[in-house]
Amino acid sequence: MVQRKIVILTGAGVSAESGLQTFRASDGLWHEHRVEDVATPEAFARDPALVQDFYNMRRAQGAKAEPNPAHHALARLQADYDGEVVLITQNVDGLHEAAGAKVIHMHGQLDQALCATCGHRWAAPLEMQAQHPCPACNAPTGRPDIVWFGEMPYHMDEIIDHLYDATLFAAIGTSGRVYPAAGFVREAKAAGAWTVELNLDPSDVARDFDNHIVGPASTTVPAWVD
Ligand code: BV8
Repeated sequence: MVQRKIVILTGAGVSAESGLQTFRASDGLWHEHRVEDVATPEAFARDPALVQDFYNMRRAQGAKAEPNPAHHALARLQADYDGEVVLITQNVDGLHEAAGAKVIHMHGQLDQALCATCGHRWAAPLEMQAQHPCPACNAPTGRPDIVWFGEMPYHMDEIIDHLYDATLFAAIGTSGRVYPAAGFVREAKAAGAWTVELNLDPSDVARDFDNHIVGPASTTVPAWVD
């Protein structure tokens, strides 16, 4: 008997109704910069104050945000389902955890800092300075513990294993624009999973999904889970 395993990937759309801007909505709106130009190691080396400012602004937004019914429904599914539920997020906010879910952050976390010199990780303060001193090695190279464009996402081996075991793969609130996350549906499908996309609009990889549930996540996810 195949062990039932649901693997879920979430994106900014699942946190939109908690008041957190999505990339698509904020694209180019933030200080006239595209996220792809700000969220890179090169941007941090070139202008650390600009990049720290971008994440300080998002950390302040995140501190005021509450989980919405979509986050709570996914935590309920993880608790109640009589199989395994693996939740992977591209988001760097802490709303899945705040709703009680266990989540794999493949692109890092806003509330964590990383030293670019010694690799030390610590709880990020709300505001990080341009040259933020590392509490372990004291180098002025503390940065947000975020996976930027051109950097390898975290937990990829574990994620690939989950995709190959999935019997159902769901992508919720993601535009399917950024890889490797956008390719997960293909990996899961190749391994035999049934696939569904929950989104306001068709994503860039919509054609790879067997099924689509259209609407705002705070309505569609509880309906899908319950
Ligand atoms: C890698 C953290 C290789 C940052 C993010 C050229 C040069 C360098 C790299 C590349 C290149 N060309 C391609 C690449 C690869 C690159 C890439 O894919 N680029 C894109 C632009 C083409 N990828 C990478 O660089 C990745 N790394 O490839 O490494 C490697 C290999 C070996 C060794 C070393 C390296 C790393 C990418 C990670 C970047 N970091 N996030 C931060 O948060 O600030 S990406 C970020 O954007 C998100 O995390 C997410 O992954 C991505 C897209 O965001 P979404 O979550 O999908 O949000 P978006 O706004 O786009 O869409 C929202 C969706 O929600 C929409 O569909 C909307 O309809 C829907 N929605 C809105 N409201 C609701 C809703 N749905 C439901 N209900 C609602 N209410």
